[in-house]
Amino acid sequence: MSDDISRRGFITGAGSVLGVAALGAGATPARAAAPIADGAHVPVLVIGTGYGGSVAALRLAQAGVNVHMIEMGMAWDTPGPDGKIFCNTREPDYRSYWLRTRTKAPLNYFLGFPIDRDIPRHTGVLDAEEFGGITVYQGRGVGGGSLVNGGMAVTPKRENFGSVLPSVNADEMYNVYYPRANAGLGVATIDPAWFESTAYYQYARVGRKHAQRSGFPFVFVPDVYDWDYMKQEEAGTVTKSALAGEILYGNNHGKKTLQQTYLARAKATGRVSVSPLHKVTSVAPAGAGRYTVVIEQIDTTGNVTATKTVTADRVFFAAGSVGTSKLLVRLKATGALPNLNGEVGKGWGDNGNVMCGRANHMWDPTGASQSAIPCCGIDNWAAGGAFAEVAPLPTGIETYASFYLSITNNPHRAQFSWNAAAGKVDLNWQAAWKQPSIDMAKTIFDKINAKEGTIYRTDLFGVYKIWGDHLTYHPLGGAVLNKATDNYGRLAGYPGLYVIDGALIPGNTTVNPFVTITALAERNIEQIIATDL
Ligand code: FAE
Repeated sequence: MSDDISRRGFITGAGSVLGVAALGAGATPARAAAPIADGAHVPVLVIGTGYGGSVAALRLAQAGVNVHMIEMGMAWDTPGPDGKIFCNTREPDYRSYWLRTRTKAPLNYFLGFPIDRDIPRHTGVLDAEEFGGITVYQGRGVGGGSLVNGGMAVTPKRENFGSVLPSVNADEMYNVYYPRANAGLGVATIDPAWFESTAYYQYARVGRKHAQRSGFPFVFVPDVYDWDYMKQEEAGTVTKSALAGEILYGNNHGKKTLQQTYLARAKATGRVSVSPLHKVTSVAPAGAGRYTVVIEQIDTTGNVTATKTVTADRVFFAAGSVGTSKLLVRLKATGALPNLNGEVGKGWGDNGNVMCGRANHMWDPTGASQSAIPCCGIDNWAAGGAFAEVAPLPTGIETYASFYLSITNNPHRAQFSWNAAAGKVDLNWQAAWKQPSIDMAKTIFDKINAKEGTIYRTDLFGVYKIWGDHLTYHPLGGAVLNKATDNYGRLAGYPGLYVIDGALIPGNTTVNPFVTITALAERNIEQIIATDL
């Protein structure tokens, strides 16, 4: 697959992914209206099409407001030459990474050998954004993180909510907004009987056995994957997706991404348009209560092909924790939005992410066939500060490994700041700050290893390296609610500017974050529509 062919296939990426949901698999997606025009005026401009942006777009449109969404990634509505929109986790190609010439797999070694490979530079779906002390993985494209994530849709335990969003009324969240978010996202739990019988979750049953033998609470975790579709994958009646290892670089079937849920409903209102391969670079007051927004249109190699200036009455920052924080910090420092308060850029955390594998005995195989969608976890939050997903290792071969992504109560918070000399935003996270996360994860896995007579795998993250402590999948914070904004996401100093994504959450959600991001966005947009519009 040459870069040139790929470019021809995707250069019309202004097409709408939303057609896919409406037409069903196999149909030719409808082309969207033209992307935003230079000089346009829009009532509401939303930067980013992830969870926060999609909730804002849907609810504003339902309230009768026209919305234009700007997305730096691709539309992901057009199959490649292999007939698939996304590439497989085991065969990363030009579609896999955002503007890299070599893959940067989170789990980058196997049996002690590096597994990264060269790829053509392309606006692929997964960004591995490198800061000094941490690599932050993020989805790129219409649907944001929903395109690449595991779909684990977890509502934090009520007793932990006070630490997640201290200024938010928990009763309202648990009675109204978490249920609304779960319904909007299409969250469901695996059929327990099928879980017990399918070979594809043997790895999870092994994880459960080991957790329970060490006395840890084992919990099923809901997901947005269509569990009935997964059963049909096993039966061989539909094209395999999760059961063929698809996840990290996109699922071609089965997963209900935002394209199938919030964005499909937003599109159906007729009031929402999307400009993919467009990146917002500036927002500044334009007078008369409006804002001037500068947008770069890019091609699939990342080159800027046009620069557009538009005006908007209101702008929602929904570019993700990192994207929103980087924009706000730069715009404050360089004079476009000088009145943003001193909290902008602060309070960033990694949700305490740390990965590890355990080597099981030969009589305890985890299965050559593993569903790529996790469905369970080990809850040691109260006692040890760790909640561990029992994660798949869908290599297609028996590995005798149990693999885990732990979310831990890491206390460290980093800050974004403008580096004028380099012309970029830095993040001051320190690699050593992962040690508390390792210690918390060890409260689970040291005990299991002692009980089972097993050891940690040392071949998954380097040579003799146990901990995947160089990354996060769950960036949170940077424009924290009730600090950089008011208690509903209104940016201090600028009426009409809002933050509505993971940047609002102060660094940790105790579980996987997107249900909380969605529920908070539902809460905030309801208030904003009622009082500001
Ligand atoms: P996000 O979904 O990141 O959307 C932001 C969007 O803005 C992206 O599409 C960007 O391309 C776009 N953007 C950024 N800057 C600009 C700009 N300047 N101009 C235009 N567009 C821009 O934000 N969470 C869970 O709860 N469960 C899971 O199982 C899970 N698994 C994950 C697995 C992986 C590999 C990864 C990377 C993440 C996972 N997450 C999971 C995290 C989850 O996807 C993430 O918290 C949310 O996507 C964040 O939602 P936001 O709306 O904040």
